Amino acid sequence: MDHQNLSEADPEVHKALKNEIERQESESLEMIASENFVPKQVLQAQGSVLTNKYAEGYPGKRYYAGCEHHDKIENLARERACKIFNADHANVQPHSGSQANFAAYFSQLDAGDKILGPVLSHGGHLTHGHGVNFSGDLFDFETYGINEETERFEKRDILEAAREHDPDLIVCGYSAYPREIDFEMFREVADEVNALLMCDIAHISGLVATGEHPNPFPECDIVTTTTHKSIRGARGGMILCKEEYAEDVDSAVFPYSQGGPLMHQIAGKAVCFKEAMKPEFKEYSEQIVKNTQALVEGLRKEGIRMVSGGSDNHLVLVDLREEEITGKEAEELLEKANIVVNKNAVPYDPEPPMVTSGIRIGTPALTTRGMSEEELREIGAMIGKLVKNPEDRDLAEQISETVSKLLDEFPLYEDSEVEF
Ligand code: DSN
Repeated sequence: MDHQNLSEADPEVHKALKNEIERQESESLEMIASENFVPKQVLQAQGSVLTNKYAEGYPGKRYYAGCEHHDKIENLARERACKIFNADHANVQPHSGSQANFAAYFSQLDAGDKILGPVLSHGGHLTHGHGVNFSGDLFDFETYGINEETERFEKRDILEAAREHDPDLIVCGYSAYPREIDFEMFREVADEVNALLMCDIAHISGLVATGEHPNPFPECDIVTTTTHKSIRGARGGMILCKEEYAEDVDSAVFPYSQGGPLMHQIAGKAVCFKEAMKPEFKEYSEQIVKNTQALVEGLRKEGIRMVSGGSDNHLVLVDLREEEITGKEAEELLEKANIVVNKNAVPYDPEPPMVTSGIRIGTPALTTRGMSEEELREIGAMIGKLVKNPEDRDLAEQISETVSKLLDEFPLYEDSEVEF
């Protein structure tokens, strides 16, 4: 086998990777609410020889020989996940959050069964029943929405939808909902219509891990998550459940919907779960919430409206319906100033999904860089000023300079940590 450094073997891929390190390190203020930066130990586990091996099956029950070390790693990931989330069982094999949701649905339901989930533009995800996704295609999805007055999920609305549609399963957990989820309320609704309750905590799993957001157990039956957002680990998915669903969950992942697990990713998940149990991660998670509050203050000071008026978690959803700028334009304007956010529909949005009237802004990645309330307050004010004055080129220039200074002041990786 011809071993070479990547720079010699494939200069094109090497250059693109180096450029991406540079973009993350010094060219953008990363505020996409679902993104984060993993520590070196997670990168090392992911870039390891575990990628060389098939390990179909589960620890102790593999279809291939030679899985002793894979069993050790997968068991560590499962045990740590159960401990963190107070779950009876964890399946750490889903390749992504979408795969986790696919397997979670099929662990309990058949195609054509009825699910009640959130409207996509009210914070839901494509896998919560959208027509372009497997979920909307294979299941009979009905939706519940945010209350137009309070801009929160309210029991009376969800109960009404549940009574009307009589679902087999109710989905809670969101991609763009800035408020705490009331699991007891969802349980009451689910019990009222005799439905299973599933929560997708992909966005908030880091906050749940440390108690900054309530735990979905014991109220929820099945919980899905990604492992790379606020929990800051390897890119991938996971399903947690009560014991009675464990066997069905495992067979819905393998052999029903996946083949060989990505063991290098599972090692990255195990490492991240160890990190998530440390006191430092608790401090990090607390800081995410404080930073989001500071971001809210900065935006509010500039007269920016936010859906539900603020946030309880790691993100805010800016409502631009009263501004002279769409979500798409705001995303582009901010990117020119090196602030990276995503356009996002707001509830009852008059604009189409590729335009939208909102932007979603999150704090986990900047909190990983070490920024705190002072910086986030300033960033909130800069974003507010820019969207209020989209034509002001001097302002954009000035903000871009401030962003560069912030990036210098809060370095991300030392060269030695990501060099190759
Ligand atoms: N793409 C993720 C997000 O940004 O929320 C969800 O899958």
